[in-house]
Amino acid sequence: MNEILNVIESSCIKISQLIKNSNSNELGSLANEYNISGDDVKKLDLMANEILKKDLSKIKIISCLGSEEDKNLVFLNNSGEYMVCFDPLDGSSNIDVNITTGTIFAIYKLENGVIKNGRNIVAAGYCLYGGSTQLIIANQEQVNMYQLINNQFQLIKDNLKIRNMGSIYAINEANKYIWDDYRYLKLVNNLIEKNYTTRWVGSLVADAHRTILKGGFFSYPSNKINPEGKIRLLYEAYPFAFIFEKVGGYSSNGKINLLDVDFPNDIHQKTTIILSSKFEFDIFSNL
Ligand code: FDP
Repeated sequence: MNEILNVIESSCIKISQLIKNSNSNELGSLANEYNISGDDVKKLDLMANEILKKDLSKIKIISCLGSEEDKNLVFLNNSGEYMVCFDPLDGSSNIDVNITTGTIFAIYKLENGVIKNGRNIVAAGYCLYGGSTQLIIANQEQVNMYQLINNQFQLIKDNLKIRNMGSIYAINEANKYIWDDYRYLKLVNNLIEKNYTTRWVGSLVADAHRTILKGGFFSYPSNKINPEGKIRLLYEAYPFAFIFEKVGGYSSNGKINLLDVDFPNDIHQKTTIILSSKFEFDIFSNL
């Protein structure tokens, strides 16, 4: 498995260099395509996807790859035990304004060629392309944070843990009149009364990363326009649910722990997502 993580690390360095050394207007321009989820595809999404697929396809222990940008799984080796899934470039709408984007990934151990749910993950993480490039890797034991310094990832914090309570909630409040579930509005009002403030970068990687470091509540609930939610289970929600469990936080689809949601066989399945520290999660759970 370390072999897979090493390759993802080096792919992320390539993507980071591409972002830092290219014209952001150009990278953020439309590739005149839509992905399977109906999102606009930017040139950088496609370039990042090609980098990851090319690099990972050399690894013999990988059975298949699942990417946000590919309609179907890409099968590599019959004898491979692992499935690697990724969102090559999360937060695409922030590319042209030079705001943090990222790569999200999960490594799944297959059971008889399939996965049951998020508990098949053996390692997950994300790379943030922001003011600096940082890589967060969670394995079964702990979550470590690395920073790209002189073109090498150096450990800057080991065994990350989330605090019990934060002071920020992150939710796209512009959707509040179309949320399917009244509890989100109740929670927001409750947190405002407690003097919480709002942050919404609009890149899952950045909003979830801040929630890990500062605590608080992050959610993208389903709504009338996105009845299944917006965040994809296999390469966004499950990996972050795994990371949040390892740092001592909470994840949910509004009903149960995201890691226990059965994998529905559609690699692009969407879900409601909640990522939170304990205090806010308890309030939500009691609404
Ligand atoms: P994007 O479409 O820019 O890739 O996963 C999709 C995502 O970003 C998340 O990163 C982000 O949290 C969310 O969509 C933002 O959606 P809104 O623009 O509806 O707020």
